[in-house]
Amino acid sequence: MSELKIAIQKSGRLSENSHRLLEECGIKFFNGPGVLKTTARNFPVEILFLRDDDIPQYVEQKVADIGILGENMVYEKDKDVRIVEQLGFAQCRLSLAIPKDEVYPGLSYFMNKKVATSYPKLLSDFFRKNEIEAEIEEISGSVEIAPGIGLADAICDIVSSGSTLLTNGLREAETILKSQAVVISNKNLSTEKQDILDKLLFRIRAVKNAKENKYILLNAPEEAIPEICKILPGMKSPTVLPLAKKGWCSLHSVVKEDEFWERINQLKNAGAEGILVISIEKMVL
Ligand code: PRT
Ligand code: ZN
Repeated sequence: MSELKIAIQKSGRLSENSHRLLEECGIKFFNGPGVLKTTARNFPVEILFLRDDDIPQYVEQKVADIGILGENMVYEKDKDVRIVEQLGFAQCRLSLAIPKDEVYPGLSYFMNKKVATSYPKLLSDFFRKNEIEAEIEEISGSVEIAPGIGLADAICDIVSSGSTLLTNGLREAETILKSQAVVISNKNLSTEKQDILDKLLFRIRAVKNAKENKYILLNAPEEAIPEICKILPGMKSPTVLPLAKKGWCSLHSVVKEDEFWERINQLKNAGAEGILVISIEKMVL
């Protein structure tokens, strides 16, 4: 039986989350220093550890069948691959930044300027679309120091917290692209490999759903239940169980992680007590 070859970043910002995701999908594999390739013990996949820059090309050429990397790199490399799932981690943006004391009149600022970047394709596409004539200076790293050492007037680089820009006396002027980690796939997988990918994506979605949601348990007087059910629509409808204390119930449901603080105040106001919020490990919808 063939194995699905998965390329993940060997070491860098994506490695830990990529490993963790595969582990949370129940895939067990060995990874030690110097290991470039490993076969999972309990799922038909082989894992290749690569530089993220090389992953799109390898997936296009079928050296790997699928890969995990940032959308920024997928679009920059522009290979013939398909994005099959967004993973929600490594969120960042590709932005243009200028020296912080400069007045910024809008995109015309960049007219006839020199901009340093590691993303020449994305930047030249952006300038072309916006009819900006600018010189692009391609450099492979430490882009933020380019204006400070006189190499360029501005930069285009990945920003996440913004602290690197601040440290280098720069400020964000425009966002070109929002990015997160994604799964890419070769466009012509065999039926057998596509089946394995479908099974893997099923597990990835269960892990993602679980992360986005919380299991909530609370106690409330019976008469408060209709109001609480309105606040907590849950997956279908909340589970309501009687408590030993007469006239009281225990209610169980699922809430979106980003909604639960707001909901908790509403629940307390509606009469809920002893509210527990618990992480979910896997969630199949
Ligand atoms: O060795 P290899 O080629 O595999 O790795 P790499 O060094 O090229 O990439 P790596 O590990 O730095 O980043 C991998 C991916 O993580 C990127 O392609 C993005 O999709 C994503 N990502 C998320 C980031 C960041 N956040 C990030 N903050 N990639 C880079 N940065 C850098 C950025 O270049 C800048 O220098 O962090 C700095 C900015 O961070 P803040 O928080 O100060 O704004
Ligand atoms: Zn890289």
